[in-house]
Amino acid sequence: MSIKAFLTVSAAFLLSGMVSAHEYRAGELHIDHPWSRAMPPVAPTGAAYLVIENQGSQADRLLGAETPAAAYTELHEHVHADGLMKMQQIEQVVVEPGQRISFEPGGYHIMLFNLQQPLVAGERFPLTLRFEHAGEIEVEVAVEDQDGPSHGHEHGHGNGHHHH
Ligand SMILES: [Cu+2]
Repeated sequence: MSIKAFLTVSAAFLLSGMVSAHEYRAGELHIDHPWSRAMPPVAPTGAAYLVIENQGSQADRLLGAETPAAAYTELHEHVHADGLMKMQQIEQVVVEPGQRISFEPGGYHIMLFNLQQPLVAGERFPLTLRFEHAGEIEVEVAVEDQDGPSHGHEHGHGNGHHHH
Protein backbone atom coordinates (compact mmCIF):
# COMPACT_ATOMS: atom_id res chain seq x y z
CA MET A 1 0.00 0.00 0.00
CA SER A 2 1.39 3.41 -0.92
CA ILE A 3 1.82 6.10 1.71
CA LYS A 4 -0.86 8.15 0.03
CA ALA A 5 -3.36 5.31 0.02
CA PHE A 6 -2.58 4.59 3.65
CA LEU A 7 -3.16 8.21 4.64
CA THR A 8 -6.41 8.29 2.71
CA VAL A 9 -7.64 5.18 4.48
CA SER A 10 -6.59 6.58 7.85
CA ALA A 11 -8.39 9.83 7.22
CA ALA A 12 -11.53 8.01 6.16
CA PHE A 13 -11.37 5.87 9.27
CA LEU A 14 -10.91 8.90 11.54
CA LEU A 15 -13.77 10.70 9.86
CA SER A 16 -16.14 7.78 10.19
CA GLY A 17 -15.06 7.39 13.80
CA MET A 18 -15.98 10.96 14.57
CA VAL A 19 -19.48 10.65 13.22
CA SER A 20 -19.97 7.03 14.18
CA ALA A 21 -23.61 6.19 14.65
CA HIS A 22 -24.86 4.87 17.92
CA GLU A 23 -28.21 3.25 18.30
CA TYR A 24 -30.65 2.01 20.88
CA ARG A 25 -33.53 -0.40 21.03
CA ALA A 26 -36.57 -0.55 23.27
CA GLY A 27 -39.16 -3.14 22.40
CA GLU A 28 -39.98 -2.59 18.75
CA LEU A 29 -38.56 0.89 18.67
CA HIS A 30 -35.17 1.59 17.20
CA ILE A 31 -33.47 4.89 18.04
CA ASP A 32 -30.62 5.91 15.79
CA HIS A 33 -27.86 8.42 16.32
CA PRO A 34 -29.09 11.02 18.82
CA TRP A 35 -27.03 14.17 18.28
CA SER A 36 -26.98 17.83 19.05
CA ARG A 37 -25.15 20.73 17.52
CA ALA A 38 -22.37 22.28 19.56
CA MET A 39 -23.41 25.67 20.91
CA PRO A 40 -21.47 28.62 22.30
CA PRO A 41 -21.29 28.57 26.11
CA VAL A 42 -23.72 31.50 26.43
CA ALA A 43 -26.46 29.84 24.37
CA PRO A 44 -29.61 29.42 26.50
CA THR A 45 -31.14 26.76 24.27
CA GLY A 46 -30.16 23.84 22.10
CA ALA A 47 -31.86 21.08 20.18
CA ALA A 48 -31.49 17.32 20.02
CA TYR A 49 -32.07 15.25 16.90
CA LEU A 50 -32.44 11.53 16.29
CA VAL A 51 -34.21 8.95 14.19
CA ILE A 52 -37.07 6.82 15.54
CA GLU A 53 -38.04 3.71 13.65
CA ASN A 54 -41.03 1.60 14.63
CA GLN A 55 -40.37 -2.02 13.68
CA GLY A 56 -43.43 -3.33 15.50
CA SER A 57 -47.07 -3.72 14.57
CA GLN A 58 -48.61 -1.05 16.77
CA ALA A 59 -48.20 2.70 16.74
CA ASP A 60 -46.30 4.36 19.55
CA ARG A 61 -46.03 7.96 20.57
CA LEU A 62 -43.12 10.03 21.79
CA LEU A 63 -44.59 12.07 24.64
CA GLY A 64 -41.59 13.94 25.94
CA ALA A 65 -37.97 13.88 27.00
CA GLU A 66 -35.82 14.79 29.98
CA THR A 67 -32.15 15.50 30.34
CA PRO A 68 -29.87 16.82 33.07
CA ALA A 69 -28.37 19.02 30.34
CA ALA A 70 -31.44 21.29 30.27
CA ALA A 71 -33.96 22.62 32.78
CA TYR A 72 -36.78 21.37 30.58
CA THR A 73 -37.46 20.23 27.06
CA GLU A 74 -40.26 20.51 24.54
CA LEU A 75 -41.08 18.61 21.38
CA HIS A 76 -40.94 21.04 18.49
CA GLU A 77 -41.61 21.07 14.79
CA HIS A 78 -41.01 23.67 12.14
CA VAL A 79 -43.96 25.01 10.22
CA HIS A 80 -44.36 27.39 7.32
CA ALA A 81 -46.49 30.37 8.29
CA ASP A 82 -46.88 33.48 6.14
CA GLY A 83 -43.78 32.57 4.16
CA LEU A 84 -41.68 32.20 7.26
CA MET A 85 -40.33 29.15 9.01
CA LYS A 86 -41.01 29.09 12.67
CA MET A 87 -41.01 26.41 15.27
CA GLN A 88 -43.85 25.46 17.52
CA GLN A 89 -44.41 23.06 20.36
CA ILE A 90 -46.22 19.81 19.71
CA GLU A 91 -47.72 17.47 22.27
CA GLN A 92 -46.48 14.23 20.81
CA VAL A 93 -44.95 12.56 17.80
CA VAL A 94 -46.78 9.48 16.53
CA VAL A 95 -44.66 6.72 15.03
CA GLU A 96 -46.78 4.36 12.97
CA PRO A 97 -45.78 0.72 12.46
CA GLY A 98 -43.01 0.56 9.87
CA GLN A 99 -42.52 4.29 9.99
CA ARG A 100 -39.16 5.97 10.34
CA ILE A 101 -39.20 9.54 11.59
CA SER A 102 -36.15 11.77 11.41
CA PHE A 103 -35.71 14.57 13.87
CA GLU A 104 -33.39 16.99 12.10
CA PRO A 105 -32.63 20.67 11.65
CA GLY A 106 -35.62 22.33 10.01
CA GLY A 107 -38.00 19.62 11.19
CA TYR A 108 -38.86 17.82 14.38
CA HIS A 109 -36.49 18.41 17.26
CA ILE A 110 -36.32 18.11 21.01
CA MET A 111 -35.80 21.66 22.21
CA LEU A 112 -33.54 22.04 25.21
CA PHE A 113 -34.31 25.05 27.38
CA ASN A 114 -32.04 26.66 29.98
CA LEU A 115 -28.98 24.63 29.21
CA GLN A 116 -27.30 23.51 32.40
CA GLN A 117 -23.98 22.93 30.69
CA PRO A 118 -22.36 24.08 27.44
CA LEU A 119 -22.90 21.76 24.49
CA VAL A 120 -19.28 21.02 23.64
CA ALA A 121 -18.41 19.07 20.49
CA GLY A 122 -17.19 15.58 21.26
CA GLU A 123 -19.08 15.30 24.52
CA ARG A 124 -22.26 13.38 25.21
CA PHE A 125 -25.17 13.89 27.53
CA PRO A 126 -27.97 11.52 28.57
CA LEU A 127 -31.50 12.03 27.33
CA THR A 128 -34.50 10.03 28.49
CA LEU A 129 -37.22 9.61 25.88
CA ARG A 130 -40.72 8.84 27.12
CA PHE A 131 -42.95 6.75 24.87
CA GLU A 132 -46.56 5.78 25.45
CA HIS A 133 -45.96 2.05 24.96
CA ALA A 134 -42.19 1.49 24.94
CA GLY A 135 -41.85 3.48 28.15
CA GLU A 136 -38.67 5.34 28.97
CA ILE A 137 -35.55 4.93 26.89
CA GLU A 138 -32.30 6.53 27.93
CA VAL A 139 -29.99 7.44 25.07
CA GLU A 140 -26.77 9.42 24.83
CA VAL A 141 -26.78 12.51 22.68
CA ALA A 142 -23.52 13.11 20.84
CA VAL A 143 -22.61 16.79 20.56
CA GLU A 144 -21.25 17.47 17.10
CA ASP A 145 -19.60 20.52 15.65
CA GLN A 146 -21.43 20.20 12.36
CA ASP A 147 -24.84 20.03 10.77
CA GLY A 148 -25.17 16.37 11.51
CA PRO A 149 -25.45 13.24 9.41
CA SER A 150 -28.20 14.58 7.20
CA HIS A 151 -27.39 17.60 5.11
CA GLY A 152 -30.88 18.54 4.11
CA HIS A 153 -32.06 22.09 3.83
CA GLU A 154 -32.06 24.02 7.00
CA HIS A 155 -33.89 27.00 8.32
CA GLY A 156 -32.71 29.38 10.94
CA HIS A 157 -32.82 28.02 14.44
CA GLY A 158 -30.83 29.81 17.07
CA ASN A 159 -27.50 30.94 15.72
CA GLY A 160 -26.40 27.78 13.98
CA HIS A 161 -23.91 28.33 11.22
CA HIS A 162 -24.22 26.59 7.94
CA HIS A 163 -21.27 25.52 5.87
CA HIS A 164 -21.20 23.68 2.61
CU1 LIG B 1 -37.30 24.47 18.78
